Amino acid sequence: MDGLFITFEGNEGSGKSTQIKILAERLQAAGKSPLVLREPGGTPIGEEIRHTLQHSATNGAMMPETELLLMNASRAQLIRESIRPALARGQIVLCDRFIDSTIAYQAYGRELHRQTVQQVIEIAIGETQPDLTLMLKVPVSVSEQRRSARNQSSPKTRDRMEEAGRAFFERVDLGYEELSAANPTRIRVVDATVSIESVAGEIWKWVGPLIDEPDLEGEKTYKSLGEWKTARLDEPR
Ligand code: ATM
Repeated sequence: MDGLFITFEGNEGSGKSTQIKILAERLQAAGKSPLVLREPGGTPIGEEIRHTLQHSATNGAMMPETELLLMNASRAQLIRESIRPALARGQIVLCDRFIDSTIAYQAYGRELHRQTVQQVIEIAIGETQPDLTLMLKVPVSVSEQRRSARNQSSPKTRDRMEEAGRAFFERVDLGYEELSAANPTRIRVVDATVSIESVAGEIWKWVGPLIDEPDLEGEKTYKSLGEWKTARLDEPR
């Protein structure tokens, strides 16, 4: 039976990692064994690509097209090595960033041609789409404040992706907004300016109803179990 593929999106400082950890623990408490992954990265090959993209000392001259291809090289590996096998085993997969990051950062942020970006994504993912995407939303100004507070309290290694200016992150934000508006069933926007507990509660409202099993009749009317589950989110709660 198909598993469930949930992705997390949002700008830096939106609290994705904290929320993924809380959700994974909650799913474990409900008897599930979620697989937690991140992009770029998530496999040994992907983590090497992540280093090249973000931290290597020589990545300053990287071109936007190179960035697009590397993000999707990491993704092509992750999909085939980890995500599809886990979904085929019926596992729940939680992924920190996925295709919406590429559209927001490479198409809107780097201003690459949207159709080209879409084509490259399709090569990487084939038919594998998220069932649900949780978009953690904080304004760009809050993202900046949280990022600089974090860097001051625990200075980390240089990250090329964070070196872009305010205008870049404003475009990324617009990209996320337009993606959410265009995909209102798959993408659920969560206000991430409130407390960690409130954000976790909101996320559980979306994920909780998805973790029980359908009756066979209901399942047959949908292409996949994931589609059945996501459609249930629109039922009155
Ligand atoms: P985090 O794991 O800290 O979220 O960083 C990943 C970075 O890669 C993040 N950058 N910032 N700032 C977003 C970026 N990214 C893309 O630009 N395109 C992609 O397709 C993905 C998956 C991530």
